[in-house]
Amino acid sequence: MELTNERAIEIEPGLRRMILIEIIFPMVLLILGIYHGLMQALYRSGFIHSREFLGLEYFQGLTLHGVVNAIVFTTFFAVAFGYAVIRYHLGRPLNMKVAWLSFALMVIGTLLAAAAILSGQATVLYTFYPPLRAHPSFYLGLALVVIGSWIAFFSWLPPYFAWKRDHPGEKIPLAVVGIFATFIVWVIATIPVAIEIIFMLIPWSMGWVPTINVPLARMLFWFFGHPLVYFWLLPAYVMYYTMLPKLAGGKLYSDFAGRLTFLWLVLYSAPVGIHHQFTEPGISDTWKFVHAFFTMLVAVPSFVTAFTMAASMEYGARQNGGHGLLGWWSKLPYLDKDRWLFSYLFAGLVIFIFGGITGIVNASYNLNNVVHNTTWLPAHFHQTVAGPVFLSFIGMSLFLVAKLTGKRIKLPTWNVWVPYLWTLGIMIFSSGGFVSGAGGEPRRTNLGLTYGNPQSPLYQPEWAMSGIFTGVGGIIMTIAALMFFIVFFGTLFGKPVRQGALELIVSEPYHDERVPAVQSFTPWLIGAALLLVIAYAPPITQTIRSHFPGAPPYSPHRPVPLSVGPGP
Ligand code: HAS
Repeated sequence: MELTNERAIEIEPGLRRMILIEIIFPMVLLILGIYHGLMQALYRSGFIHSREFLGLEYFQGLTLHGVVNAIVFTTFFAVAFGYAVIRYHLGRPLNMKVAWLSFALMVIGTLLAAAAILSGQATVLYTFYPPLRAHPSFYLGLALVVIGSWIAFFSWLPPYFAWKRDHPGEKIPLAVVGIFATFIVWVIATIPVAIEIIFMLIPWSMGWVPTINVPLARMLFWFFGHPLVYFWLLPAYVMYYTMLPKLAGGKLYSDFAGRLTFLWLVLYSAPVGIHHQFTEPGISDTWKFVHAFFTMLVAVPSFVTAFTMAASMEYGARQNGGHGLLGWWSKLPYLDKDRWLFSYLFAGLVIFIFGGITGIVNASYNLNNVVHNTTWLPAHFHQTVAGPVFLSFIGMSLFLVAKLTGKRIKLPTWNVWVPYLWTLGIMIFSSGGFVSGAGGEPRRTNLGLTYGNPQSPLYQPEWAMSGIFTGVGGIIMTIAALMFFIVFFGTLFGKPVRQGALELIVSEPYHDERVPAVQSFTPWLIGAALLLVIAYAPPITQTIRSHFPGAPPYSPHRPVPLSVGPGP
């Protein structure tokens, strides 16, 4: 019997279809994204030598991998999960016309961006830094994905205010606070990148202006890029705070910790982007220091989460009969097929210990000089976005599909092992990146053509071993992903065993504190606006005034000569 311990609610068939399609569409694209991830790993490890993966060149495949996995899959999932949380916790029907408009824009946007990448006209990686230039349809496509997701978010405001009107003085459900925090961070993040796209990239890409201010474009990108990572993390935190404690058999240790974490991330997610630019000229040390300082503050809610989750799991394990200082660890439902979602969430937490610590390393100004632009970085972000974020997103996708369609999970034993196998793969994959990154191996480099190629004067044999780790880890991750896809699509196409309904897991709080400071978004929004002005107005002004020479476009499709070597 699966864990069906909550109130299941019947929802409008239109919304049910919408959530399902919003999960299934990006899941199909994810197959392509993961395939290109595997090809990157195999190529960088030297296991394969072809630069053409399914007809895509190295950087083209890397662009597809990053855009599909990190932008498309995550945004669609966040919107689908948002619908489920809002409908479930606020109990009000949603405006389906607006929902379909949002979905249509997101799909059209995805197809436009995909067409540009697949036709080789947008080989710009997921960071789309100029002077790499994409076809305008790529930028337009991304903008449509963003606008579509905004529309979905704005459609949740009327039911939210109606709920508040009908429940005066009541606490807003914790999951709703988390989803609103997610999308507030998203709106904050996407305004600067919209400015970059509309006023800089599209005119330059259309040829209306010959050059572009690269430092300004990069600063606007990272103004978006760091809150983006918390837009990914926050839905995972919603699952951690509201579901993991109950799955562990207990209660959420502190409701206040959850609210504080969500609101703290609204406050500090954005004024930190320059920590991606510590090595860039043209930004003064003062602003680098300010962003480094705020970065340390944005890590605080993750420490709060670590302690709250440990305490909640300990409580649950003791309810399950666990004893002793450490003996309770054995009583968690690691392989429980009824509470299988626990394994997805727990494995993500374990990976995040390492992803988090390496984030602190990145944020430390001096250490950043060692690791910046090396393979350390992909190792770090695979332990964050491909750790807790990916595992919780795919786990919740499967959970929602099974509940909404009334199907039984197929291959339950495989299912419960998927996250642990993925964890093994990620740990091996990342170990290679950390070791060689600390030794200086560059990221974003067509390694097979340069440092990994014995024929190249830049050949670096000492990075070969870590390359093998990357390849082996990548293979294990792909096996885990394949197992997941078989379970997911097997469940989807299986026979229904009950009436489909919307059902979420809701943990009761152990400490149900009432702290006024976390009952309203307003003070946190004002604080966030102030911090943004402090952190960004001066460096942006500085960058605009600096009169950097503009850059003409560049394409990585130009052949790179093998004889590259030190300059004269
Ligand atoms: Fe990061 C670069 C700093 C978190 C993603 N980051 C990246 C990039 C990505 C990314 C994609 O300061 C690369 C972008 C690019 O392409 O260039 N990052 C941080 C810091 C944190 C952090 C300080 N990053 C994330 C998260 C991401 C993410 C989350 C995605 C979701 N990151 C940086 C910096 C750079 C950077 C620099 C730029 C570097 C450069 O030079 O380019 C913090 O938020 C991390 C705080 C996390 C913790 C961990 C808490 C642990 C928990 C688990 C508890 C476990 C339990 C289970 C209870 C403090 C919650 C116990 C079980 C047992 C068995 C013991």
